[in-house]
Amino acid sequence: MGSKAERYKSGVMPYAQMGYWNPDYVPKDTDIIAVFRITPQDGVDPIEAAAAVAGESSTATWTVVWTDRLTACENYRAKAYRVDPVPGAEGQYFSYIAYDIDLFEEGSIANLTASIIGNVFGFKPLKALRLEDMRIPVAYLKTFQGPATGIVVERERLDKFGRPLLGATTKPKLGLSSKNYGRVVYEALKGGLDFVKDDENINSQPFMHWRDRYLYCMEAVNKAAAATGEVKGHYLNVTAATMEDMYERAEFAKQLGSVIVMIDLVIGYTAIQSMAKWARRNDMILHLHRAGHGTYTRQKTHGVSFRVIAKWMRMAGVDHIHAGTVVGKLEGDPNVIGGIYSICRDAHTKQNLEQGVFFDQDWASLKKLMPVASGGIHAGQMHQLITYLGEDVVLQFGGGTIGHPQGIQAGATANRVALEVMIKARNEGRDIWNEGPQILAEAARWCSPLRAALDTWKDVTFNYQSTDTADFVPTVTTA
Ligand code: RUB
Repeated sequence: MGSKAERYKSGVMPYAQMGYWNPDYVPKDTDIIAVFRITPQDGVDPIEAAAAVAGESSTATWTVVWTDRLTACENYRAKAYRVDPVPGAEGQYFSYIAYDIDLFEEGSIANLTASIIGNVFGFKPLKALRLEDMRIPVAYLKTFQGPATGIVVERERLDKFGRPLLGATTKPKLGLSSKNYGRVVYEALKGGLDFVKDDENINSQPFMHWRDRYLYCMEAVNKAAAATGEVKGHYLNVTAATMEDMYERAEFAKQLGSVIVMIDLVIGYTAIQSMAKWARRNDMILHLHRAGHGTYTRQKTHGVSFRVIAKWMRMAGVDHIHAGTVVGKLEGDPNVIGGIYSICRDAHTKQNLEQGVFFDQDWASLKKLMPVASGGIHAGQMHQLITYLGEDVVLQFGGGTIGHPQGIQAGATANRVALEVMIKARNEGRDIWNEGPQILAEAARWCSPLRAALDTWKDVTFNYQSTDTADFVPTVTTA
């Protein structure tokens, strides 16, 4: 661009010329970096499209404004600095954009997202836009609380180590009265689960007011803890219409002695951060159900990848996040799920393009976020679940506990026995991926609940092609 006079002459000029494209820009350690998958309209140059995304997600409008000159505009302009064609996807481009840290308020997911996924997602010159990944600098991470409790302290409070935790979602999702609901919770906990949970859409309906549910659930938790000698929990969903209602519900859960409360992603980022601060102040584990995410995370060309949502939620401060099962009933490519689990649990996540992870990410000592595998899983998949998901995970079997032919306690026992024999086999150095079915069959000879679970569900799989997979070019190594 020539002189300042030319640059700031009134009228419309390409975003790239306005300073939103700079192929020589080297991002600073303190910059926030986003990589978007851009699908420009036919005839729109990909570099101009990338510059437009940088512009519309930072300082630009559609025409030149002289008031830029009253600001440190060169600093505040986001800069698209790299545009790569997406391997195997014609007409789509990965574009890398760097944002100065000063563009964002400290510790606010709402403010971060108002820019990064704001107006720009409706911008006409793009057919579609997807936020694939972000690199959050340590300096900005340090302004966030991070998980209220974290995996290490959660395990200490629960006094449970060396194995995944076991949970279940109460079923049917809606309609049970509080007393019957409490019975389901008691049976599942007494049979061997660590946690039971409310489903995302259980709040305070005419068939079961929230206080009644909390009272019966905590009675169930206390009785099951007394009967088994283990710490037990029920994720009481505090999701409600207002913050005041949520605080009231959370306070009541605490008063009743619950170790954990739950919220749904649909309450919004600010409400999530508020509840995370409440959980830290009140020594409470905070479970997040990701209700609603599939509306914008699942399609590859438009929306926000779930790996970015997982990053934001670790920053926002929840302790548990539903993160996929690979083998269950809901969307989940093994590689993509592997990347999401790393984001939740690593101290330092390494770039891994095969898993859709575009950047190294130092987590700046934010606590670790416990991933939760839930949705269409059963005891017969235990070896696959442990192989794919590891040990720091909550495995939640809803139908796979409550639908057991011998009853709920038997369903829970089947899951607990399957888990413990598989962890024992793994610790003894057995190849659980290949020997898993045999290990389960051996245990089923002395455990009739496990035998009945395997007989009922052994052939149930959900083999569908994944919608959300990583697009990358494998690199040839000399190994
Ligand atoms: C589990 C269930 C949960 C989903 C949420 O029930 O319905 O709401 O796991 O999905 P079941 P995700 O165990 O009977 O299938 O965990 O992917 O967010």
